[in-house]
Amino acid sequence: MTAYEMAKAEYAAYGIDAEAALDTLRGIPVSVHCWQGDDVVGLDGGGAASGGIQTTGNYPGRARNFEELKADIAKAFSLMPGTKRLNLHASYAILGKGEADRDAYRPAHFAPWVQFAKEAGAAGIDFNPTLFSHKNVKDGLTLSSPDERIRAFWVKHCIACLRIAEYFANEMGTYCMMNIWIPDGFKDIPADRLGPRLRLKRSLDEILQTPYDREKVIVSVESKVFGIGVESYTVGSNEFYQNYAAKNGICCLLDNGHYHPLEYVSDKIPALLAFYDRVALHVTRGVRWDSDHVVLFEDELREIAKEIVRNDAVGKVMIGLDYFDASVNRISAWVTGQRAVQKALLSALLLPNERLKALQDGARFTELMVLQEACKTLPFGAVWKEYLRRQGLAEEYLGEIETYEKAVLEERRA
Ligand code: RNT
Ligand code: ZN
Repeated sequence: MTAYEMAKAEYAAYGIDAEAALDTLRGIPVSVHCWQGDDVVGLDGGGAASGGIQTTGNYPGRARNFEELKADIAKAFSLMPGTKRLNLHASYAILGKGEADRDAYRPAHFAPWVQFAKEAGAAGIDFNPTLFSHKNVKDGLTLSSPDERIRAFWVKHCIACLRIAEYFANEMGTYCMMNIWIPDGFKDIPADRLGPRLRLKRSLDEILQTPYDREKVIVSVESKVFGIGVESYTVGSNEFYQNYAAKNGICCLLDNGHYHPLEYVSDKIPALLAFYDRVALHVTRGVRWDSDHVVLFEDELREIAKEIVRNDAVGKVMIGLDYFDASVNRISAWVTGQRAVQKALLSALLLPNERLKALQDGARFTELMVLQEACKTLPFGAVWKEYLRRQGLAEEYLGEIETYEKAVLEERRA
């Protein structure tokens, strides 16, 4: 018997079907962000990330242009198991010299990405307007700016992005999730907390008034508790966006780096599932403040995965990655994080979820505790390795990344 066959039998003794878990996992899409490859710099000349987000580290080999970024994404994809979507930011538009500002981006500016996504075998494209790293972020504000010219510019940008998102959906034959995150806020104590939020509300209304196909484009809004230089007040707070989304039939995106340290996204998912058809995620690793550390196979990630799996919310919870680490090899970071999410999903699929729920409902807490503990030492690793093996992959991937580093990344020093 192989290690997998033995593991399968062990799981079966708990009523868990390892084969079914492997099949389900294979089909769960994870949206892989393009911005891990270049420290969120983008291709439209905006420069290093601003607006309270920041990459730390200076590992050699950052992708400096479209060709390099495509090569790195392709390399990363080749080492990632499962179904991958590609998540793009508007700042990755492919423009001619001085061609258009962000309020005038068009689908044509993203046609090369569509071609690449198809070649790379992506199952879809997701999209994000980019409301940072731009001269029109005035006094740290965008959609909530009191300057009408600035506010209108960003409204136009988001409307332009709706068109592009629709184009992605049509081209890829699947929905496009379009997530709006803005950096707006204040470093110091605000004199007016309501005014900026009313302006943000008006801006969102103006954006969403634009007719778009709601089947094809799923709009989400991403809240944040604070950012660097935006410590005292964030316009797009959790309460603001949850109410806005609920009243306007759009979706909330939860980024697990965006809450107070003792708030858990794993607990927020089921709260939202009681009200929303869909919930979007940015899976990150919040280390005290949101610095978007590489996602690891840790407790909170496993809890998040459990909430997706045991609530029958695969397909309702749209999983996207959002980390940008420049302190280690960026491609390795990409793969490590994506695999961590896959592992967490697999570990949740390999639980006797119905039995555990029945024990809770029957108030049989002693048995529940014992069974939950027993599950923790089931031979998960053997099933994971089998998952990889069936896709021509192995646990070890660093060798290949090191080869790529030597042959490709180190050449970029020149
Ligand atoms: C920033 C948000 C946002 C960004 C990306 C690049 O705090 O998490 O999602 O990380 O849009
Ligand atoms: Zn995010």
